[in-house]
Amino acid sequence: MSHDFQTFLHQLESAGELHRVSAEVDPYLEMGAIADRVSKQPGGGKALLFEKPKGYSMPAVMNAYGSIKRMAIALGVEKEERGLDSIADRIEKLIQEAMPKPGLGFFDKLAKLPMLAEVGNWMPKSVRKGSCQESVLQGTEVQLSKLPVLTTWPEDGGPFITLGLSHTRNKATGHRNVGLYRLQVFDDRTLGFHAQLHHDGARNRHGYDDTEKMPVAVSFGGDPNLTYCATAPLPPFLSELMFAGFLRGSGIEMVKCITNDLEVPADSEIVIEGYVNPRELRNEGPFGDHTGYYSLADDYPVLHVEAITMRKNAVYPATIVGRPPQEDAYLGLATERIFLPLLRMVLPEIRDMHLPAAGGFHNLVIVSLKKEYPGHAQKVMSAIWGTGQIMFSKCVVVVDEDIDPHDMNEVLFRITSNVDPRRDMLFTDGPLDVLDHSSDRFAFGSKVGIDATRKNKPFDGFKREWPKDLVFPGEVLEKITARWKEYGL
Ligand SMILES: Cc1cc2nc3c(=O)[nH]c(=O)nc-3n(C[C@H](O)[C@H](O)[C@H](O)COP(=O)(O)O)c2cc1C
Ligand SMILES: [Mn+2]
Repeated sequence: MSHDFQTFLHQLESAGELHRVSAEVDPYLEMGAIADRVSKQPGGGKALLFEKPKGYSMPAVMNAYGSIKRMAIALGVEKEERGLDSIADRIEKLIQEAMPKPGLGFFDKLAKLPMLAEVGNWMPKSVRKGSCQESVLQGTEVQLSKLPVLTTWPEDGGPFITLGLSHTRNKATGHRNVGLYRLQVFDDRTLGFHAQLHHDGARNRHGYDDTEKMPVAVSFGGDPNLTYCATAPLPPFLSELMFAGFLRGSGIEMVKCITNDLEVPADSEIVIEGYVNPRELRNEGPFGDHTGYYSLADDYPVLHVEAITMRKNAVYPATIVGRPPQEDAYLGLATERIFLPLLRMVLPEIRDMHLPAAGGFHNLVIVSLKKEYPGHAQKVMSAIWGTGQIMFSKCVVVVDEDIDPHDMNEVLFRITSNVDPRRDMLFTDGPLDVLDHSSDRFAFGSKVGIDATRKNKPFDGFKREWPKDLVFPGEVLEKITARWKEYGL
């Protein structure tokens, strides 16, 4: 089953979610400014197919993932009633199946594990030929300037590739990793490899010694499920290829690169093959980033390009990051929904969670909780600060289980009314996202947890009477609903 990027674009177009821009548009600032304005329209605007990037023969696509509907189409759940949450439902079911059940024999167990039996189908499959190699550029033909790479913000250090999936392999374990990292174009044959400290791509490069080359392949397009997975906070042992296989229900077809032993999705639009000398660093940036600021220039490894392969009619996928909300807000929203059941494996007491786009996904997490014992809210804060990429959260807000963490008015109401600041705020220090600029130390700083739950349980130790919430009796509400017209309202 091929569900490549161009199939995805056709699906978007039939759903009325794609706008073609036939006018010539400059990849230097103009395309970025258009995408920024469109992605900030209510609901995320439409995907943009720039048919004529100025100075290039290759079309470029932006904002392809930038709405709930487009994200649902990308992940193949647009027909599911619960949309993105239906993926969480599948994961929850899988977790249930994987838990050992007492009192069942081995074969009974197997028969009851229909989903686990599918695991083999989710593994990537090697194939001999791929449309991503219809055209092969090697030697002097390797010119990154053939791709319509955008400069999105005026003070960026140069043009940046923004939707390339970097494939690397861990030298010790052989595990392959796929991560989405920006790549600054230094010249026709070299890129900056911006895999940040805490990410698997950086961990992999640290496994190579000074003289060794780490092969890297950067693929564009292919199944949108994999592009999403490359952004998702999967632990190092959980392969993005496998998780994408799970999401789409079949393994991704992979073809071997021309110049190294890595494999890339056979139906990619474009592939850049090359290598990184892990100790050869070069100043990269600044870059207008998802924090809403320019992230500072810093030293990152150089990626030397050895080949570029592509399909005959390749299109170039790109995004812009900047002041939220933008396209990446919807990739983040998918993560919020899909990772809830995984977080609940460690924290079953969490009912729901929300990472508002305005918090750039690292700055604010709101969780609702069924509070059962003294210090329960603080335990959840500490657990969040100790788990996966959600550890970066600068501020964790805990509300009671009946509060919808997505309702910001409700959350602000509970924070401002329930919190006694000195009693309910917990300060600590820990790792911060590399891009955080607020702390005066790199990647390290302080965090705050806010316990906005009601202090009405005996174990809360509240010394006065906690007041009751204001609610009308159900029968009164039903009555006024039934009589609403009579009131002339
Ligand atoms: C649009 C976009 C751009 C990103 N750019 C970078 C980047 O330049 N460097 C980086 O390390 N992570 C970047 N990320 C975040 C990673 O893709 C994400 O943390 C991922 O889980 C890392 O995967 P890994 O741990 O397998 O390396 C970006 C994410 C998005 C959505
Ligand atoms: Mn990974």
